[in-house]
Order: sequence, then structure tokens, then C-alpha cells
Amino acid sequence: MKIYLGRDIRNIAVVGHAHSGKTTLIAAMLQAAKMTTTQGRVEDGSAVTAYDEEEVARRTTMSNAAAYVEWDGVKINLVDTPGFHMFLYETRAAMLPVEAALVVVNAQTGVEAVTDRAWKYAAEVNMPRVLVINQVDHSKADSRVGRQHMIELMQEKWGRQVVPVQLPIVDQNGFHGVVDLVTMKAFLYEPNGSGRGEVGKIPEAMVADAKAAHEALVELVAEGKDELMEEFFANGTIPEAHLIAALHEAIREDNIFPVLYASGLRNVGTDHLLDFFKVYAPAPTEREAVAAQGRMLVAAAVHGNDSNGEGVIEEQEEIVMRPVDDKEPLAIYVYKTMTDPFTGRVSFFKVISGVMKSDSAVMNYTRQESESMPHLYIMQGRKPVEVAELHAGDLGAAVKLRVTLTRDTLGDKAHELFIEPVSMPEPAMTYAIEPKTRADEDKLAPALHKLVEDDPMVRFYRDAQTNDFLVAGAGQPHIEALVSKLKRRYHTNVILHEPKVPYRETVRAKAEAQGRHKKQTGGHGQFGDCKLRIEPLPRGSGVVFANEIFGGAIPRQFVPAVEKGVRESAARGYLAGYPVVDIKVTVFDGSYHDVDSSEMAFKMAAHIGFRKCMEQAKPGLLEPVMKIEIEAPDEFAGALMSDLTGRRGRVQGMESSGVGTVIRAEVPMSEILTYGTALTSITQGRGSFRMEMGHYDLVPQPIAEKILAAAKKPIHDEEEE
Ligand SMILES: Nc1nc2c(ncn2[C@@H]2O[C@H](COP(=O)(O)OP(=O)(O)O)[C@@H](O)[C@H]2O)c(=O)[nH]1
Ligand SMILES: [Mg+2]
Repeated sequence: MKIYLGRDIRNIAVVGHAHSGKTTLIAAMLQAAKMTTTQGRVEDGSAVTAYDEEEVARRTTMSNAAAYVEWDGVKINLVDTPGFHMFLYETRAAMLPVEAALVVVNAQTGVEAVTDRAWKYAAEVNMPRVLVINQVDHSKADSRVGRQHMIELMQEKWGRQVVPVQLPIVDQNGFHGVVDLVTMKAFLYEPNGSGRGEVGKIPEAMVADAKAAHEALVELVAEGKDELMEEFFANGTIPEAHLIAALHEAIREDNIFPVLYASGLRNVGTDHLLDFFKVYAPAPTEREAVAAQGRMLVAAAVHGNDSNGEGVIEEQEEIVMRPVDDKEPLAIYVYKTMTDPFTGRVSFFKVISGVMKSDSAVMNYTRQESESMPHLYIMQGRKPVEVAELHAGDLGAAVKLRVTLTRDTLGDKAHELFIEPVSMPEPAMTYAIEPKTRADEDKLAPALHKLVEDDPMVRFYRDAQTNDFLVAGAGQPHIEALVSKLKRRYHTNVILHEPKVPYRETVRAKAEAQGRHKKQTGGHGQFGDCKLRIEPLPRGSGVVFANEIFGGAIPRQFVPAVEKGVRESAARGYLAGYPVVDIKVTVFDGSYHDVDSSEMAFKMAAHIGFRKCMEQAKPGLLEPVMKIEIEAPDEFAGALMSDLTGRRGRVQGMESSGVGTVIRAEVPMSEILTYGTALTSITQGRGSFRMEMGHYDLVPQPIAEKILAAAKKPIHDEEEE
């Protein structure tokens, strides 16, 4: 394997709505560059970037994957991303290791919701964007949206910087070529699927259109650049070399978002995409220095000396700007880990700076442990290909690392820094899973542990009260895939239970009550007495305890026992055993007995006082309300809205792109536990959603009554006096 320098590398994230054909397009590019012998297909699991058994079974990408193409002296690293709403956090994370996004737009359906969202993620980090209208071969391509109209829609959405740099050649033989509007050459493809085009003449019928489109492009490129403008006005055009250089710069600076055309399935135009990346996409070394959090040790001479008179070492944090350069100290960032049944754990990383050589000893800054990497690889899907070194800006992988997890930064021991990871949403849904047999129970925790390490969105833990295994993730399909992976890969069978709704209890009024615990058993008695006040606090306040005892009505040493009693009672719940939250409990009076008072007695008194307070303070049930975002083709918007209303949902906003609609709403968690199934049936499988925890809200009384009746928690207490 040839060694590539940063300037000869391109890192591209391939993003866009599910089924726009991203995975197929990558397979086609690999085929066009002869990296594969036959073109991989998503249908039979042979597409290079769709190897995960769950993704193959579901025919959809759920996490990022990497591939590379050696093309005419450059290496193009491609990161395949999911196109489903629920997995958008992965798509967002893919922006970190790349310098450009290839935004794939389906020629049949136009710009769909996830494409637009991915666009926004790219825009947030000023990522250069190249657009490809894909599936142009499809019989329905153009018929729904229309080619010119598609460009107009995209310009409306993303600005007039969206400009074609190609025209597709479509005639009675279907889509079989593209016209390059920079060089004004046509590339014609054989229908054999090899992906290689030949230079030909622009079809007669297209000459006028091509000329007009060329001029529109040239004009936009020249805009705001005086020398180019002058050249343009003097000669009516710009020399090709100047145009190429200016277009490269305009793309790098987000002044132009070029539009190309392709068919992944028929492999038309994909070699030209590779050419385009080579010439126009920025190399990693062209990007600005990467901002990272650094840590410096400074001898704090000014701040004084320690007893030995030596300078005190002080730690300071600073923002480090690290240029993407071989001469800088080594730093790598892990953007993904996966556990492959053949290779074991694979850590995918980007070389931020310096040169990574095999056998380097590196420091994992995040975990503060050393890590050795005897071998370096680049990943072709799941297949590691060994390399000797990787230069600043390249993407690579290491296997079987000891401590390293996703989002860690590693590198040269002496130059510690931390790359800020892309933020992750909290898991939206928690399911209880139950091992089927005793043997499954033993295997479950270690297996889950491995899965959790690969996917930062998954959490698993044991419920302290019920001892259930709980697994949290992005949503139903995510958890289902996990369960199925447990079975396939770790031979662990579990039953997936409906998620439990983490209800809470609270109070709606202020109340005061006395708790008295008095018992005479034989000689020694027990005596505790406290007066408590309970009052509501704003959502999210938890339990606040205050002590307003004056004059020793309760001796100071017993106050912590009162607090303990209050907190225990609150955790145990009053209505149905759900924790009581958002309350302030104040102990303001009480009495004691010299001999019979004890911590135990005061704790009991607090339990009693707490329950009495609750009784009068208008207790209520709180439920989690989720923020949900649903996207589906426009025609389902009405049905989705009325379904949401039936689920006590409150619609917060709705946006339509002309082909797809995004609805944002707040819906109580209990009403959308199995929303995935409902959405599939309402939208005939064409909708997707994601959600996250929103806030807690009071459950309306009639519904609360039903929930409480169903919970039927036994009233456990030592209410006695
Ligand atoms: N006609 C046509 N179908 C395509 C093309 N690219 C992908 N498909 C089909 O669209 C479906 C989704 O493709 P896939 O690559 O998995 O899309 P992704 O979700 O964006 O990765 C598959 O059934 C593909 O065979 C194309 O260029 N033309
Ligand atoms: Mg895919």
C-alpha cells in the first residue's frame, strides 16, 4: 500500500436521507476505481460499507462505516452514514473526521428531511458540501420533481450557491452520461456497469443548455473576484485553469455548493465524482488548525514556593490550535469503535496531526493510560488493510486496543490535548430485558458490555429496586437490533419487555404535619417527634431539605436522622411507589426525650410526618414528556397529526420541504412507547422519528387514576403512633 501525504487525501462523509442510495454509491465508486471485482449490493449484503449483520438484515445503515478509494494518485476516504432520523447522531459525528460532505439527493423524491438535517449539521461546522443527484437512472427520476425544479428547490432551501457543475445525459437509452460544465466535455458510460466513462461529444440537443449552464457557473465563480470578473468581461469566459482554481477555493469556502449527477446502481458518473473530489474537495492539510482543549503544566514561580522552596507545578487549561501537519506532535481522535466477529475490536481514528507509525507507543489522554498499536490499518468496510504509517489528516484504524473507546483522543505523551467530541443526545427509551435461561443470564452482562462500548448511545444498568436489566437506546429499532445482535453474536437470548415509564410523584400544595413515634417496649422506650412542612418546588428541583429548628426543640444530632427519614420516604413514594420529587421539606419544630430519643426514633417520626404531609399536600403524578421529531412524506402529515392528538401530543412545529414533512411535538412517554410500529403502519414504512427526554409534567387526573390503579403498589409503612 502506497503511503499518502495529507495533501493527497480527501475525507468525505456521504450523507442523505435513507434510501437515497449512499451505500450503493460508495460501492459503485469502489467498483469504478477497481477496488472491488464486482459491484457490491445492499440487497445481498455485499456492499462494502454495509457489513454489520443487523444492517444487512434490515437493509439499512445504522452506524458509520469507512471505505477508501485509491484514485489517480490520491486516496479518497469515504464515511458512509445512516439516513434515518433516529441515527442522526451518527451522521453528525461523521462530520468530525472529514473535510467535505457528499450530500446525496434522491432524483425521485428530491430533498427529504434527513438530507436537510444533515445539511444543517454540515453547515454548523462550515463543512464544504458537494451535492449529487443520485438514481438518475430510475424510471421515476425527474417525473416527480423535474430536473430544473429540483435545482430551484435546493436553491430555495440552501441558497443560490447551489449550482450545477454537470448536466445529466438522459435520452431514449436512459441515463448514460454527464456533461462536465467546467471542461465542457461529455463523459459517456457503457451500460456494462464498469463505472468507467469515456470522453465524448456533448449531444447536439444539449449544446445550448450546456453553454448557458457553463456561463451561469462561471459567473457565480467569478462573483466578487475582480481579476476573474475582468477576464470574464474581456473574453466572455475564464481560462480553464483559473476556473478550476477558483471553483476549488469557492467550494472550500462554502461559496459554492456544486451539483453533480450519478446512478450508483447502474454505475454512471461515479468515476467523475472521484475526479471531482480529487480536484475540488479540500485536502485535510488545507483546513484550518483544529481547536482542542489542551492542558499545560506550568511552574508557578510567582504564586509562591512549597516548603522545599521548589517551584509549584500548576495545571492550566488552554485552547490549543493544532495545525493538520506532519511536523506537529502526534494526535489522533477515535470517531468510531466496533467489535467485529473476525477482527475483534476495531478503533477508527483520524490522524489530527503528526505521523502515526505502526508500533508507536501512544498515550490515551482521555483515559490517562498508554496504549500500544503494533499494527496500523485502513478499513475497507470491515476488512482491515495493513499500512506502515498514516500522515496528518488521514483516516485509519487499530485493532484490539486495551482501553480506548469512541471519542477518545490519543497521541504523543508530551503534548496532551482533547478533541471536543460531537455532542450526543441522551438515550430516548429504556427497555427491561430478561434473560431467557440461567445460562443467558450469565452471558448477558459481559455481552451487553461489549455492545455498549461500541455504541455510545446505548446504556445498560440494573434497576436498583426491581433488579431488572435495563437497556436504553435511541428507540425501538435500535434496541431491537441490539437484542438481535445479542442473540446472533453472543448467543444470548433475552425477552424484550415494553419500556417502563419512570413516573414520579410530587405535591401541588403546601402542608404541615407532625410525625410522632412513641413506643414502650419493656424498659427502654423509643421517642421521636418532628413537625414538617412540605411545599412544591419547580420541576427538576429534586428533594430539598431544610432545618429551621431553633432553641433545640430537636437536638442537633438528631436532625440528620430526620433528613434521612424524609429522603427515604420521598424515594419510596406515596401514591404508587414512585419517587417524590420537586419538593422542599422543612423540619421546623419537634420534641425529644432525654432517654428514649434515638436516631432510629427520629427517622421513624420523619417517615410518619412525611406521609401525613403528603396526604394534605395534594399529591400528584408526574410523567416524562418526550420531545419527538417525526419525518415522513407530505401526504402523511394529516394522519400523523391526528394520531399525535390521540396520544395527548402537543404539536410544536411543522415544516414541509415539498416532498417531506418534519413534525416536532411533545408527547407523554407512556403514549409513544411503541410508536415505531404505529408510524410504520401510518406511513407504510416511509416515516422515521427520533425522540429525546423533554421534561416532567403532571398527569391529568383521570389518567393518573388509571395508572395508579394499575400500579397498585402495596402501601408499606410503619405508620404507628
Ligand atoms: N434505480 C436505482 N436504485 C438505486 C440506486 N442506488 C440505490 N438504489 C436502490 O435504493 C435502495 C437503497 O439503497 P442504499 O444504497 O441502501 O441507500 P442508503 O440508505 O442511502 O444507503 C436499494 O434498494 C438500492 O438498490 C440508483 O442509483 N438507482
Ligand atoms: Mg446506507
